[in-house]
Amino acid sequence: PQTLKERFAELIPLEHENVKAIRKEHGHKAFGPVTVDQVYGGMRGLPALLWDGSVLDAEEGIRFRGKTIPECQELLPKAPGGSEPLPEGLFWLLLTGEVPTVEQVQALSADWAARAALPSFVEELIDACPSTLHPMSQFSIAVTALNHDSAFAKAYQDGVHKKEYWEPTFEDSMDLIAKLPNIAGRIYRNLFGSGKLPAIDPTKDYSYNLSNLLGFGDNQAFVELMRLYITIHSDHEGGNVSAHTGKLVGSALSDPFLAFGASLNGLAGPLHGLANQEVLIWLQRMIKQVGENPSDDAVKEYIWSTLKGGQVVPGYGHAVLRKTDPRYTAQREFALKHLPNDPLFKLVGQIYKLVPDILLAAGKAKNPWPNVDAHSGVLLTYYGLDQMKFYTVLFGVSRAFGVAAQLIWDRALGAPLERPKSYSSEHLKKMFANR
Ligand code: NMX
Ligand code: MLT
Repeated sequence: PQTLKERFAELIPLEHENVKAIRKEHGHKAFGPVTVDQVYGGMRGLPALLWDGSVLDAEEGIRFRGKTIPECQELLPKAPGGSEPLPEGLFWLLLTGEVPTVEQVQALSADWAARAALPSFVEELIDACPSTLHPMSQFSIAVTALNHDSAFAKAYQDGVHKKEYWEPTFEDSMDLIAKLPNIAGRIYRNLFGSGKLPAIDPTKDYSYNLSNLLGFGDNQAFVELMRLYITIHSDHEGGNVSAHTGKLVGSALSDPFLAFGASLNGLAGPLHGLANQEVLIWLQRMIKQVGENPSDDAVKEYIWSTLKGGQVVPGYGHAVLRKTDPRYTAQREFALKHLPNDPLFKLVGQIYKLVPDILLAAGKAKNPWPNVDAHSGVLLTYYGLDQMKFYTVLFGVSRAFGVAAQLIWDRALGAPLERPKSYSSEHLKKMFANR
Protein backbone atom coordinates (compact mmCIF):
# COMPACT_ATOMS: atom_id res chain seq x y z
CA PRO A 1 0.00 0.00 0.00
CA GLN A 2 0.93 3.66 -0.40
CA THR A 3 2.90 4.86 2.63
CA LEU A 4 1.94 7.85 4.75
CA LYS A 5 5.02 9.71 3.55
CA GLU A 6 4.17 9.10 -0.10
CA ARG A 7 0.59 10.26 0.40
CA PHE A 8 1.71 13.30 2.36
CA ALA A 9 4.18 14.29 -0.38
CA GLU A 10 1.31 14.20 -2.90
CA LEU A 11 -0.81 16.46 -0.72
CA ILE A 12 1.78 19.22 -0.21
CA PRO A 13 1.40 20.98 -3.59
CA LEU A 14 -2.40 20.73 -3.35
CA GLU A 15 -2.38 22.35 0.07
CA HIS A 16 -0.04 25.10 -1.13
CA GLU A 17 -2.63 25.91 -3.81
CA ASN A 18 -5.45 25.73 -1.28
CA VAL A 19 -3.75 28.14 1.12
CA LYS A 20 -2.83 30.46 -1.74
CA ALA A 21 -6.45 30.62 -2.85
CA ILE A 22 -7.72 31.20 0.72
CA ARG A 23 -5.26 34.02 1.25
CA LYS A 24 -6.03 35.58 -2.13
CA GLU A 25 -9.75 35.64 -1.46
CA HIS A 26 -9.87 36.19 2.30
CA GLY A 27 -6.41 37.38 3.33
CA HIS A 28 -7.45 40.99 3.90
CA LYS A 29 -10.64 40.22 5.85
CA ALA A 30 -10.88 40.84 9.63
CA PHE A 31 -12.20 38.45 12.28
CA GLY A 32 -13.33 41.38 14.40
CA PRO A 33 -11.95 43.64 17.07
CA VAL A 34 -9.32 42.63 19.61
CA THR A 35 -10.07 44.03 23.04
CA VAL A 36 -7.73 45.09 25.81
CA ASP A 37 -9.48 42.52 28.01
CA GLN A 38 -8.30 39.76 25.69
CA VAL A 39 -4.71 40.92 26.14
CA TYR A 40 -5.14 40.68 29.93
CA GLY A 41 -7.38 37.62 29.73
CA GLY A 42 -5.10 34.89 28.42
CA MET A 43 -5.99 35.70 24.79
CA ARG A 44 -9.26 33.81 25.18
CA GLY A 45 -11.10 33.65 21.86
CA LEU A 46 -8.37 35.47 19.96
CA PRO A 47 -8.10 33.98 16.46
CA ALA A 48 -4.36 33.65 16.03
CA LEU A 49 -3.24 30.23 14.85
CA LEU A 50 -3.55 27.89 11.91
CA TRP A 51 -4.18 24.28 13.01
CA ASP A 52 -5.38 21.70 10.51
CA GLY A 53 -5.76 18.48 12.51
CA SER A 54 -8.78 19.48 14.58
CA VAL A 55 -11.17 22.29 15.41
CA LEU A 56 -12.99 22.67 18.74
CA ASP A 57 -16.61 23.80 18.92
CA ALA A 58 -17.64 25.20 22.30
CA GLU A 59 -20.93 23.26 22.34
CA GLU A 60 -20.11 20.12 20.39
CA GLY A 61 -16.47 19.50 21.32
CA ILE A 62 -13.64 18.30 19.15
CA ARG A 63 -13.71 17.16 15.53
CA PHE A 64 -10.61 15.56 14.08
CA ARG A 65 -10.45 16.65 10.43
CA GLY A 66 -14.19 17.23 10.58
CA LYS A 67 -14.99 13.92 12.30
CA THR A 68 -16.48 13.61 15.80
CA ILE A 69 -15.16 11.06 18.30
CA PRO A 70 -18.06 8.62 17.64
CA GLU A 71 -17.44 8.99 13.89
CA CYS A 72 -13.74 8.20 14.38
CA GLN A 73 -14.70 5.20 16.52
CA GLU A 74 -16.84 3.98 13.66
CA LEU A 75 -14.65 4.81 10.67
CA LEU A 76 -11.03 4.26 11.70
CA PRO A 77 -9.47 0.78 11.39
CA LYS A 78 -9.51 -1.46 14.46
CA ALA A 79 -7.19 -4.21 15.66
CA PRO A 80 -8.33 -7.78 14.96
CA GLY A 81 -11.01 -8.47 17.57
CA GLY A 82 -10.90 -4.89 18.85
CA SER A 83 -13.64 -2.27 18.80
CA GLU A 84 -11.75 0.96 19.54
CA PRO A 85 -9.95 2.91 16.79
CA LEU A 86 -6.21 2.40 16.32
CA PRO A 87 -4.33 5.66 17.00
CA GLU A 88 -2.21 4.87 13.94
CA GLY A 89 -5.31 5.57 11.85
CA LEU A 90 -6.01 8.76 13.75
CA PHE A 91 -2.48 10.00 13.00
CA TRP A 92 -3.03 9.27 9.31
CA LEU A 93 -6.31 11.18 9.49
CA LEU A 94 -4.75 14.15 11.33
CA LEU A 95 -1.97 14.43 8.77
CA THR A 96 -3.86 13.79 5.53
CA GLY A 97 -7.53 14.40 6.31
CA GLU A 98 -8.19 10.90 4.97
CA VAL A 99 -9.27 7.62 6.58
CA PRO A 100 -6.56 5.01 5.91
CA THR A 101 -7.04 1.37 4.98
CA VAL A 102 -6.37 -1.48 7.41
CA GLU A 103 -3.17 -2.30 5.47
CA GLN A 104 -1.93 1.29 5.70
CA VAL A 105 -2.51 1.31 9.44
CA GLN A 106 -0.72 -2.02 9.84
CA ALA A 107 2.24 -0.63 7.89
CA LEU A 108 2.33 2.35 10.25
CA SER A 109 2.32 0.05 13.31
CA ALA A 110 5.26 -1.86 11.82
CA ASP A 111 7.13 1.33 10.93
CA TRP A 112 6.76 2.72 14.46
CA ALA A 113 7.80 -0.60 16.01
CA ALA A 114 10.94 -0.56 13.84
CA ARG A 115 11.82 2.97 15.05
CA ALA A 116 11.02 2.36 18.73
CA ALA A 117 14.48 1.74 20.21
CA LEU A 118 16.08 4.47 22.35
CA PRO A 119 19.71 5.55 22.13
CA SER A 120 21.47 4.00 25.12
CA PHE A 121 22.44 7.42 26.53
CA VAL A 122 18.74 8.33 26.73
CA GLU A 123 18.03 5.11 28.63
CA GLU A 124 20.86 6.01 30.99
CA LEU A 125 19.50 9.53 31.41
CA ILE A 126 16.11 8.15 32.46
CA ASP A 127 17.74 5.62 34.77
CA ALA A 128 19.80 8.39 36.38
CA CYS A 129 16.71 10.42 37.35
CA PRO A 130 15.95 10.27 41.08
CA SER A 131 12.69 8.49 41.88
CA THR A 132 11.55 11.75 43.47
CA LEU A 133 11.67 13.55 40.09
CA HIS A 134 8.15 13.82 38.67
CA PRO A 135 7.54 11.43 35.72
CA MET A 136 6.64 14.41 33.49
CA SER A 137 10.04 16.01 34.12
CA GLN A 138 11.75 12.72 33.31
CA PHE A 139 9.62 12.44 30.18
CA SER A 140 10.52 15.94 29.04
CA ILE A 141 14.24 15.37 29.67
CA ALA A 142 14.21 12.17 27.59
CA VAL A 143 12.25 13.69 24.69
CA THR A 144 14.48 16.76 24.60
CA ALA A 145 17.58 14.54 24.58
CA LEU A 146 16.33 12.74 21.44
CA ASN A 147 17.33 15.95 19.66
CA HIS A 148 20.82 14.38 19.66
CA ASP A 149 19.83 12.34 16.59
CA SER A 150 17.42 14.79 14.95
CA ALA A 151 17.31 14.45 11.16
CA PHE A 152 16.00 18.01 10.90
CA ALA A 153 18.76 19.54 13.04
CA LYS A 154 21.37 17.70 10.98
CA ALA A 155 19.77 18.62 7.64
CA TYR A 156 19.63 22.26 8.70
CA GLN A 157 23.32 22.24 9.60
CA ASP A 158 24.00 20.62 6.22
CA GLY A 159 22.22 23.51 4.48
CA VAL A 160 18.93 21.85 3.48
CA HIS A 161 16.69 23.94 1.18
CA LYS A 162 13.55 25.41 2.81
CA LYS A 163 11.33 23.43 0.45
CA GLU A 164 12.73 20.20 1.91
CA TYR A 165 12.16 21.04 5.61
CA TRP A 166 9.12 18.83 5.81
CA GLU A 167 11.01 15.65 4.97
CA PRO A 168 13.40 15.45 7.96
CA THR A 169 10.56 16.88 10.12
CA PHE A 170 8.42 13.95 9.04
CA GLU A 171 11.22 11.50 9.89
CA ASP A 172 11.81 13.10 13.31
CA SER A 173 8.08 13.13 14.05
CA MET A 174 7.74 9.45 13.21
CA ASP A 175 10.78 8.68 15.40
CA LEU A 176 9.37 10.80 18.21
CA ILE A 177 6.00 9.03 18.29
CA ALA A 178 7.67 5.63 17.86
CA LYS A 179 10.04 6.11 20.80
CA LEU A 180 7.49 7.39 23.33
CA PRO A 181 6.33 3.92 24.50
CA ASN A 182 9.89 2.97 25.41
CA ILE A 183 10.40 6.25 27.26
CA ALA A 184 7.07 5.99 29.11
CA GLY A 185 7.60 2.30 29.81
CA ARG A 186 11.08 2.87 31.19
CA ILE A 187 9.97 5.68 33.49
CA TYR A 188 7.06 3.59 34.74
CA ARG A 189 9.16 0.49 35.39
CA ASN A 190 11.89 2.48 37.11
CA LEU A 191 9.40 4.15 39.43
CA PHE A 192 6.66 1.62 39.98
CA GLY A 193 7.40 -1.67 38.28
CA SER A 194 9.87 -4.44 38.47
CA GLY A 195 12.00 -6.51 36.14
CA LYS A 196 13.29 -5.84 32.66
CA LEU A 197 11.29 -4.01 30.03
CA PRO A 198 9.88 -6.40 27.42
CA ALA A 199 10.94 -5.94 23.79
CA ILE A 200 8.68 -4.18 21.29
CA ASP A 201 6.69 -6.76 19.31
CA PRO A 202 7.01 -5.75 15.63
CA THR A 203 3.83 -7.66 14.73
CA LYS A 204 1.63 -5.75 17.17
CA ASP A 205 0.05 -2.29 17.20
CA TYR A 206 1.32 0.80 19.03
CA SER A 207 -1.15 0.63 21.91
CA TYR A 208 -0.46 -3.04 22.56
CA ASN A 209 3.26 -2.32 22.74
CA LEU A 210 2.75 0.65 25.05
CA SER A 211 0.49 -1.43 27.31
CA ASN A 212 2.96 -4.31 27.31
CA LEU A 213 5.86 -2.05 28.28
CA LEU A 214 3.77 -0.82 31.20
CA GLY A 215 3.06 -4.41 32.23
CA PHE A 216 -0.56 -4.62 30.97
CA GLY A 217 -0.04 -6.37 27.61
CA ASP A 218 -2.02 -9.43 28.68
CA ASN A 219 -5.07 -7.37 29.54
CA GLN A 220 -7.06 -7.01 26.31
CA ALA A 221 -9.46 -4.47 27.85
CA PHE A 222 -6.56 -2.27 29.00
CA VAL A 223 -5.07 -2.38 25.48
CA GLU A 224 -8.45 -1.31 24.10
CA LEU A 225 -8.54 1.49 26.65
CA MET A 226 -5.12 2.69 25.46
CA ARG A 227 -6.37 2.75 21.85
CA LEU A 228 -9.33 4.91 22.85
CA TYR A 229 -7.25 6.98 25.28
CA ILE A 230 -4.55 7.94 22.75
CA THR A 231 -7.13 8.67 20.07
CA ILE A 232 -9.20 11.07 22.18
CA HIS A 233 -6.23 12.81 23.86
CA SER A 234 -4.25 13.28 20.63
CA ASP A 235 -5.37 16.71 19.55
CA HIS A 236 -7.55 19.57 20.79
CA GLU A 237 -7.02 22.26 18.15
CA GLY A 238 -4.04 24.60 18.32
CA GLY A 239 -4.59 27.03 21.18
CA ASN A 240 -4.25 24.71 24.17
CA VAL A 241 -0.98 25.12 26.06
CA SER A 242 0.81 21.97 24.85
CA ALA A 243 -0.19 22.29 21.18
CA HIS A 244 0.47 26.00 21.01
CA THR A 245 3.84 25.62 22.75
CA GLY A 246 4.95 22.92 20.32
CA LYS A 247 3.96 25.05 17.35
CA LEU A 248 5.60 28.17 18.79
CA VAL A 249 8.90 26.46 19.56
CA GLY A 250 8.82 24.66 16.21
CA SER A 251 8.40 28.00 14.47
CA ALA A 252 11.96 28.88 15.51
CA LEU A 253 12.96 25.78 13.48
CA SER A 254 13.73 23.93 16.68
CA ASP A 255 13.38 20.27 15.73
CA PRO A 256 10.32 18.16 16.72
CA PHE A 257 12.08 16.74 19.82
CA LEU A 258 12.84 20.20 21.18
CA ALA A 259 9.39 21.46 20.22
CA PHE A 260 7.52 18.56 21.78
CA GLY A 261 9.74 18.58 24.88
CA ALA A 262 8.48 22.13 25.40
CA SER A 263 4.89 20.96 24.87
CA LEU A 264 5.36 18.42 27.63
CA ASN A 265 6.52 21.08 30.06
CA GLY A 266 3.25 22.92 29.45
CA LEU A 267 1.19 19.75 29.70
CA ALA A 268 2.78 19.17 33.11
CA GLY A 269 0.90 22.16 34.59
CA PRO A 270 -2.10 21.47 36.88
CA LEU A 271 -4.50 23.64 34.86
CA HIS A 272 -3.63 21.58 31.76
CA GLY A 273 -2.60 17.90 31.53
CA LEU A 274 -1.62 17.44 35.17
CA ALA A 275 -5.31 17.81 36.00
CA ASN A 276 -5.76 14.05 35.41
CA GLN A 277 -3.36 13.42 38.33
CA GLU A 278 -5.04 16.13 40.42
CA VAL A 279 -8.47 14.57 39.91
CA LEU A 280 -7.36 11.29 41.45
CA ILE A 281 -5.63 13.01 44.37
CA TRP A 282 -8.80 15.04 44.95
CA LEU A 283 -10.99 11.91 44.79
CA GLN A 284 -8.79 10.02 47.21
CA ARG A 285 -8.86 12.93 49.65
CA MET A 286 -12.62 13.01 49.33
CA ILE A 287 -12.92 9.28 50.10
CA LYS A 288 -10.66 9.69 53.11
CA GLN A 289 -12.85 12.48 54.37
CA VAL A 290 -16.35 11.24 53.54
CA GLY A 291 -15.92 7.46 53.11
CA GLU A 292 -16.44 5.09 50.18
CA ASN A 293 -20.20 5.45 49.85
CA PRO A 294 -20.85 9.10 50.64
CA SER A 295 -24.21 10.84 50.67
CA ASP A 296 -24.80 13.63 48.15
CA ASP A 297 -24.70 16.13 50.99
CA ALA A 298 -21.26 14.94 52.13
CA VAL A 299 -19.91 15.17 48.55
CA LYS A 300 -21.41 18.65 48.12
CA GLU A 301 -19.75 19.81 51.31
CA TYR A 302 -16.39 18.50 50.13
CA ILE A 303 -16.77 20.29 46.77
CA TRP A 304 -17.65 23.54 48.54
CA SER A 305 -14.67 23.17 50.86
CA THR A 306 -12.40 22.94 47.80
CA LEU A 307 -13.83 26.15 46.38
CA LYS A 308 -13.78 27.95 49.72
CA GLY A 309 -10.12 26.96 50.08
CA GLY A 310 -9.38 28.96 46.93
CA GLN A 311 -8.71 25.85 44.86
CA VAL A 312 -10.18 24.66 41.58
CA VAL A 313 -12.29 21.53 41.22
CA PRO A 314 -9.94 19.52 39.00
CA GLY A 315 -11.41 18.00 35.85
CA TYR A 316 -14.15 20.64 35.57
CA GLY A 317 -14.29 23.79 33.46
CA HIS A 318 -12.64 24.60 30.16
CA ALA A 319 -11.22 27.59 28.34
CA VAL A 320 -13.29 26.91 25.20
CA LEU A 321 -15.85 24.17 25.88
CA ARG A 322 -19.25 25.14 27.30
CA LYS A 323 -20.76 21.63 27.50
CA THR A 324 -19.67 18.23 28.77
CA ASP A 325 -16.48 17.29 26.93
CA PRO A 326 -17.23 14.48 24.42
CA ARG A 327 -13.93 12.94 25.53
CA TYR A 328 -15.48 12.61 29.01
CA THR A 329 -18.56 11.02 27.45
CA ALA A 330 -16.47 8.56 25.40
CA GLN A 331 -14.67 7.45 28.56
CA ARG A 332 -17.94 7.23 30.49
CA GLU A 333 -19.31 4.95 27.78
CA PHE A 334 -16.18 2.81 27.95
CA ALA A 335 -16.70 2.53 31.72
CA LEU A 336 -20.38 1.64 31.33
CA LYS A 337 -19.32 -1.17 28.99
CA HIS A 338 -16.31 -2.50 30.90
CA LEU A 339 -16.64 -1.52 34.57
CA PRO A 340 -20.24 -0.49 35.28
CA ASN A 341 -20.13 -1.53 38.94
CA ASP A 342 -16.77 -0.07 39.90
CA PRO A 343 -17.22 2.01 43.08
CA LEU A 344 -14.83 4.76 41.94
CA PHE A 345 -16.68 5.03 38.61
CA LYS A 346 -19.92 5.38 40.57
CA LEU A 347 -18.40 8.15 42.66
CA VAL A 348 -17.28 9.95 39.48
CA GLY A 349 -20.85 9.66 38.20
CA GLN A 350 -22.20 11.04 41.49
CA ILE A 351 -19.79 13.98 41.28
CA TYR A 352 -20.90 14.65 37.69
CA LYS A 353 -24.43 15.16 39.02
CA LEU A 354 -23.32 17.55 41.77
CA VAL A 355 -20.38 19.69 40.61
CA PRO A 356 -22.02 21.68 37.77
CA ASP A 357 -24.76 23.15 39.99
CA ILE A 358 -22.20 24.08 42.63
CA LEU A 359 -19.87 25.74 40.12
CA LEU A 360 -22.87 27.65 38.72
CA ALA A 361 -23.90 28.69 42.22
CA ALA A 362 -20.34 29.79 42.99
CA GLY A 363 -20.76 32.01 39.93
CA LYS A 364 -17.25 32.17 38.52
CA ALA A 365 -16.51 29.30 36.14
CA LYS A 366 -17.82 29.94 32.61
CA ASN A 367 -18.11 26.22 32.03
CA PRO A 368 -19.35 24.06 34.91
CA TRP A 369 -19.08 20.78 32.97
CA PRO A 370 -16.42 18.04 33.17
CA ASN A 371 -13.44 17.87 30.82
CA VAL A 372 -11.38 14.90 29.64
CA ASP A 373 -9.33 14.72 32.84
CA ALA A 374 -12.32 14.11 35.12
CA HIS A 375 -12.60 10.55 33.86
CA SER A 376 -9.30 9.12 32.64
CA GLY A 377 -7.72 8.26 36.00
CA VAL A 378 -10.69 6.21 37.14
CA LEU A 379 -10.35 3.90 34.14
CA LEU A 380 -6.60 3.48 34.64
CA THR A 381 -7.05 2.83 38.36
CA TYR A 382 -9.62 0.13 37.64
CA TYR A 383 -7.06 -1.84 35.63
CA GLY A 384 -4.39 -1.46 38.30
CA LEU A 385 -2.49 1.54 36.92
CA ASP A 386 -3.12 3.50 40.10
CA GLN A 387 0.07 5.55 40.25
CA MET A 388 -1.54 8.88 39.44
CA LYS A 389 1.77 10.72 39.12
CA PHE A 390 2.17 8.79 35.89
CA TYR A 391 -1.17 9.77 34.33
CA THR A 392 0.00 12.90 32.54
CA VAL A 393 2.74 10.89 30.81
CA LEU A 394 0.00 8.95 29.00
CA PHE A 395 -1.64 12.25 28.03
CA GLY A 396 1.79 13.31 26.73
CA VAL A 397 2.26 10.19 24.61
CA SER A 398 -1.13 10.93 23.04
CA ARG A 399 -0.59 14.65 22.51
CA ALA A 400 2.52 13.94 20.43
CA PHE A 401 0.22 12.75 17.64
CA GLY A 402 -1.50 16.10 17.21
CA VAL A 403 1.56 18.26 17.75
CA ALA A 404 3.70 16.19 15.37
CA ALA A 405 1.08 16.27 12.59
CA GLN A 406 0.94 20.07 12.73
CA LEU A 407 4.73 20.45 12.93
CA ILE A 408 5.03 18.49 9.69
CA TRP A 409 2.44 20.69 7.96
CA ASP A 410 4.03 23.85 9.35
CA ARG A 411 7.36 22.97 7.80
CA ALA A 412 5.69 21.83 4.54
CA LEU A 413 3.81 25.12 4.25
CA GLY A 414 6.78 27.26 5.24
CA ALA A 415 5.05 28.58 8.37
CA PRO A 416 6.80 31.71 9.65
CA LEU A 417 8.41 32.41 13.00
CA GLU A 418 5.69 33.20 15.57
CA ARG A 419 6.12 36.63 17.04
CA PRO A 420 2.96 38.36 18.29
CA LYS A 421 2.97 41.91 19.63
CA SER A 422 2.99 42.68 23.34
CA TYR A 423 2.38 45.91 25.26
CA SER A 424 3.08 47.18 28.76
CA SER A 425 0.18 48.38 30.93
CA GLU A 426 1.64 51.87 30.77
CA HIS A 427 1.67 51.76 26.99
CA LEU A 428 -1.90 50.45 26.85
CA LYS A 429 -3.11 53.24 29.14
CA LYS A 430 -1.60 55.86 26.86
CA MET A 431 -2.75 54.15 23.68
CA PHE A 432 -6.40 54.07 24.70
CA ALA A 433 -6.51 57.27 26.81
CA ASN A 434 -8.52 59.27 24.30
CA ARG A 435 -10.42 56.54 22.44
N1 NMX B 1 -13.10 25.07 39.84
C1 NMX B 1 -13.08 26.26 40.46
N2 NMX B 1 -13.01 27.43 39.82
C2 NMX B 1 -12.98 27.40 38.49
C3 NMX B 1 -13.04 26.21 37.76
C4 NMX B 1 -13.08 24.99 38.49
N3 NMX B 1 -13.07 23.81 37.89
N4 NMX B 1 -12.99 26.49 36.44
C5 NMX B 1 -12.92 27.85 36.36
N5 NMX B 1 -12.90 28.38 37.59
C6 NMX B 1 -12.72 29.80 37.95
C7 NMX B 1 -11.37 30.25 37.44
O1 NMX B 1 -10.32 29.84 38.29
C8 NMX B 1 -11.57 31.74 37.36
O2 NMX B 1 -11.42 32.25 38.66
P1 NMX B 1 -10.77 33.72 38.91
O3 NMX B 1 -11.70 34.68 38.25
O4 NMX B 1 -10.71 33.83 40.39
O5 NMX B 1 -9.42 33.70 38.26
C9 NMX B 1 -13.04 31.85 36.93
O6 NMX B 1 -13.65 30.61 37.29
C10 NMX B 1 -13.23 32.07 35.45
O7 NMX B 1 -12.52 31.07 34.73
P2 NMX B 1 -13.03 30.54 33.31
O8 NMX B 1 -13.01 31.69 32.37
O9 NMX B 1 -14.28 29.77 33.46
O10 NMX B 1 -11.91 29.45 32.96
P3 NMX B 1 -10.50 29.65 32.23
O11 NMX B 1 -10.73 29.64 30.76
O12 NMX B 1 -9.76 30.81 32.78
O13 NMX B 1 -9.73 28.34 32.70
C11 NMX B 1 -9.48 26.03 33.19
C12 NMX B 1 -10.03 27.07 32.18
C13 NMX B 1 -9.58 24.66 32.53
C14 NMX B 1 -8.02 26.34 33.47
C15 NMX B 1 -10.33 26.10 34.47
O14 NMX B 1 -11.66 25.73 34.19
C16 NMX B 1 -9.79 25.20 35.57
O15 NMX B 1 -8.91 25.63 36.32
N6 NMX B 1 -10.30 23.92 35.69
C17 NMX B 1 -9.76 22.97 36.64
C18 NMX B 1 -8.44 22.39 36.15
C19 NMX B 1 -8.65 21.46 34.99
O16 NMX B 1 -9.50 20.57 35.00
N7 NMX B 1 -7.82 21.60 33.94
C20 NMX B 1 -7.84 20.67 32.80
C21 NMX B 1 -8.35 21.26 31.50
C22 NMX B 1 -8.32 20.23 30.41
N8 NMX B 1 -6.97 19.81 30.07
O17 NMX B 1 -6.69 18.66 29.99
O18 NMX B 1 -6.09 20.66 29.85
C1 MLT C 1 -6.58 19.91 25.86
O1 MLT C 1 -6.90 18.76 25.51
O2 MLT C 1 -5.58 20.47 25.39
C2 MLT C 1 -7.37 20.58 26.95
O3 MLT C 1 -8.72 20.24 26.89
C3 MLT C 1 -7.12 22.04 27.09
C4 MLT C 1 -7.59 22.95 25.99
O4 MLT C 1 -8.13 22.54 24.97
O5 MLT C 1 -7.41 24.16 26.20
